[in-house]
Amino acid sequence: MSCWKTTRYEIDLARPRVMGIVNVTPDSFSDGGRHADAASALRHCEQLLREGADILDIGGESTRPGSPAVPLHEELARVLPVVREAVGLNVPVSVDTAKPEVMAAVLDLGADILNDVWALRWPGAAEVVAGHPACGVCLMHMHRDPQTMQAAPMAGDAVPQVLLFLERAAQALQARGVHRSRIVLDPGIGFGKTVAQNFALLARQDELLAAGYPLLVGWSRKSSIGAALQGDAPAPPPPEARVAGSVAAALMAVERGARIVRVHDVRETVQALAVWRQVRENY
Ligand code: HH2
Repeated sequence: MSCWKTTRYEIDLARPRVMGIVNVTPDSFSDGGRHADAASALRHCEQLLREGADILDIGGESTRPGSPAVPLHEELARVLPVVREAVGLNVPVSVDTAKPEVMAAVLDLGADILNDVWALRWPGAAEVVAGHPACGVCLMHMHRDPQTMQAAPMAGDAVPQVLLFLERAAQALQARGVHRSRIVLDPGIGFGKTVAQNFALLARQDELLAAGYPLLVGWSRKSSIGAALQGDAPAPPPPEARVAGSVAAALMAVERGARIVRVHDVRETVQALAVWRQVRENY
């Protein structure tokens, strides 16, 4: 069975892993402002660990559609104090960033994983990963950029396009000398895709697995979940009322072969996966 090689940990992916989201931001789409200072972000890290998170994912810039870019000094000021403490919590620490300067700074602090929604397309980012001996990396597919992605989502069948993009991104990184055991791929649910394209990426997730890398997916509280839950209501439920729908999507993703799920609601996801494992491992 595969494992994900990261700075300090080889994460065994025989068991599906839960990555808990820690947004140190004032404006994230579902929990913006709730953990915006370092002390409350750290308390949130500890809470997620008590709930059973296997990995922490710390981010200092929202990528919700239309979100403003965060200047480098601001992102560093948000993320570094949290990462400095989180690396002492005995759990793999991932940092959600696209900026090479932030990547280099968090690796200096001992971070284990770089999670990049831009798949290392910012100049200098791939060099930071290739220049590090061991960090893990998550390469995610995004169509266009957070400012424009929902105004003009992808056209046509998203599945082969996402697969081709991710395969190329992984191969380009390996060509720089990064071993494939350090790489996981993510289809980027909600990043420039229609609701139908997002659900096609779940229904046909096996096509993405054909690339041969572990898959990480993030359905948590996203607008496609809201759309599925809306029914005849005039508006979708707000993000915090999408928990059960999000857990259902995470579970379906794991059943279809995803190895890591990135979630806000760790306790609920861990419970669902515990039940899933009872059946999967014993019968
Ligand atoms: N989604 C978000 C952010 N980072 N990283 C990966 N690998 N996959 C994802 O699906 C993904 C991600 C968006 O969710 P969230 O962090 O909750 O919101 P925001 O970007 O508004 O902070």
